[in-house]
Amino acid sequence: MGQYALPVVWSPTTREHDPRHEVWVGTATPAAEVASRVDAILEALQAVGHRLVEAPTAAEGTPQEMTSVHDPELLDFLRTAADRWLEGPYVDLAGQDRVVPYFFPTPAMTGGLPARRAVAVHADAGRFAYDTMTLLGPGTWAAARAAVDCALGAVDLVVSGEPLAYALCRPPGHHATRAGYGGSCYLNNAAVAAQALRTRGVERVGVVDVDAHHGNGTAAIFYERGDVLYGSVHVDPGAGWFPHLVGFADETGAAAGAGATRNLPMAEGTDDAAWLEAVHDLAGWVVAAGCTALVVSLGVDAAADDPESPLLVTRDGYRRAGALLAATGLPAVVVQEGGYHLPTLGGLVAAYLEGHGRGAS
Ligand code: SP5
Ligand code: ZN
Repeated sequence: MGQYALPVVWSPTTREHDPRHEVWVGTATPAAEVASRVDAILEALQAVGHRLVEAPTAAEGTPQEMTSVHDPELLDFLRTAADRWLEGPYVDLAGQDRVVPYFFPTPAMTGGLPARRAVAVHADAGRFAYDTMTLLGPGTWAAARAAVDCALGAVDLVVSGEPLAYALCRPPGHHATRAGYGGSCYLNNAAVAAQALRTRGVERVGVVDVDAHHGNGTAAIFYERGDVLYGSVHVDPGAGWFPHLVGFADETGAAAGAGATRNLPMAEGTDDAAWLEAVHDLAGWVVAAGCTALVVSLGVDAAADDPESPLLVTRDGYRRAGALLAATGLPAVVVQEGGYHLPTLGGLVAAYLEGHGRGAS
């Protein structure tokens, strides 16, 4: 209905990641973060007339913003781990070709001893992977890199004057920390986007994360920085939900970032009214703090049908969340995060963008 046709930056390479399983509570369950998510979203966005733009392919080497938000050792591991696994005896031993950690070099293991680095990749994986749900296979690095390219492509469109651009990032990114991967995330697309906006001259960037889960990776990367604000509404980790240890309301930033983090945890069963009040609160906060551009971590897993969260947001709730963030008047890069219910996934993303795009048209 004559709605604003916004650029959807995507890459076919994002389909190459197939985690196949998540090892959860000791069991290999089917992965929720599947390649067909990309097609479900593409189909719904094309149906309402948005404009597909293929992400500019990675220039040689590594984008500067990626090395700025991630430790080079994590990047080396992610780039080489699938090959190291295939070179090892694992396919014979375990009958499967996905990298899965089984051993974690925490202080509980090392007990203060001068521990070495593990030689075996199945042990070394625990230096970077912080859970057993985030399997890494032959196509993972290429897809994660392509997702970063989608985010950077959307940033470039916004910097050159588009009021709003959507990056169809997959795998998602907001759980990836500077030096670790987990929560189905490998590279932090939203953090790269925020850093890229900074590099291109935006003095203060606001990241608003509406995924059902707290974006611990993005939060950690910017926790001590005042130039990128992080605000999130998510299911209460104190009620037993991922990421369990962080995402509480009293985490408000530190050092130069004191006051530049806001967490709004929601009780299980929270529906549109309270969730939208939190989104409204975060929208007002980034404007009052003087942000001049926005990154939205758009997870649609807070929706009622989603298997990964107990929040009960409706499709209309996502549309209204988009309208609330449009009302900031800020140019925005919307980055895809979670959302796992394939029959409704595309419609939820389209609804959010309908709400956000109306304000931008
Ligand atoms: C980006 C994102 O939304 N990541 C989600 C990370 C939280 N996943 C928690 C998974 C908990 C167990 N899921 C059981 C599913 C059985 N297949
Ligand atoms: Zn999520």
